Amino acid sequence: MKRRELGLRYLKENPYDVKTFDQYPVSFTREGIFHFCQQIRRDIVLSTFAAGSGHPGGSLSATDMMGVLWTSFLKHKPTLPTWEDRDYMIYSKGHVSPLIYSLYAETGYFERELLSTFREFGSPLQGHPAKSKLDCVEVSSGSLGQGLSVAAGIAMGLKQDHKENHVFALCGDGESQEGQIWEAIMSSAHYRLDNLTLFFDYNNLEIDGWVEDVMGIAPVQEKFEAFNWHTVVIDGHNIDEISNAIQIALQNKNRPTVIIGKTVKGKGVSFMENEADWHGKAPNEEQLPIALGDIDREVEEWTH
Ligand SMILES: Cc1ncc(C[n+]2csc(CCOP(=O)(O)OP(=O)(O)O)c2C)c(N)n1
Ligand SMILES: [Mg+2]
Repeated sequence: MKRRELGLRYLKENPYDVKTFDQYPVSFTREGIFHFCQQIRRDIVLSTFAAGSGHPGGSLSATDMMGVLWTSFLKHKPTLPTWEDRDYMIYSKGHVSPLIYSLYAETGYFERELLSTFREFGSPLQGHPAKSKLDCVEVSSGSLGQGLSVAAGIAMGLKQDHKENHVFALCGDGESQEGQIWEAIMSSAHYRLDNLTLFFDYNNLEIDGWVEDVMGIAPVQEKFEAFNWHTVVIDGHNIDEISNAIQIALQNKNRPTVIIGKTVKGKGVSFMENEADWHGKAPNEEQLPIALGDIDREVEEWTH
């Protein structure tokens, strides 16, 4: 199919090769993290383009938080996904599979070219991450609301075994309209899961429009505080703020931590930013070069 071939060609012509390592975290420079995140953005755009479908909006809003985490904090080994000492990363909002697969590809779990098979019948890169198709997926997700409970369960098990591994989770603001999310928030505080950190991607948009129009969730920070969580509110695109927030979360004792990242849905691609329409839609052949140009321009601006 034409778009798959074209996507693959772009994936092979790699303008800034990201180096991979046997084991993470690695002490990336601020610039290194920025380049990694922009590469992830390219991959999100290219994989959704190749598939002709997928969810770029919420993938791009969480890119910087996940980029900082995956390079500089998360303990993981691409050659051994089941490494006993690894930290756990649970994607409660599993529709951001373009982001998840790009993180795997750019840290060396599989070849970058595989991203051109995203959502293809038989590909390990299904529309939502499936453990039965891809070993490195911790848990299949996509049905919103469940992932934080899974993360809490893993964190509780690790505590009982006196293990040091940390558990991270990512959920969406629209996703938090699911009641199960609040049950997990309540029980995680009750069991004092200080080995659990939640990234709350507060991009204000969900599938049907503005979160506050569909089903208001504000005030989010106060709600977490009332449930006895430690809260940190940051600009979810600022590398330094993200790094500081993760450091705080890792040192925090007796309570779980939520990092509430104020983000922009579609961040980094001009025509996708703050547009609900780009929740679950792929760029076409005319839009692809504009999207890649936006990403490259930011890199040029950073460099000069
Ligand atoms: C239980 C369930 N209901 C509905 C959906 C369909 N769905 C997929 S994404 C989405 C909106 C999620 O919004 P949000 O959590 O804000 O995600 P983001 O903005 O980060 O993409 C919906 C309703 C689903 N995947 N699971
Ligand atoms: Mg959202």
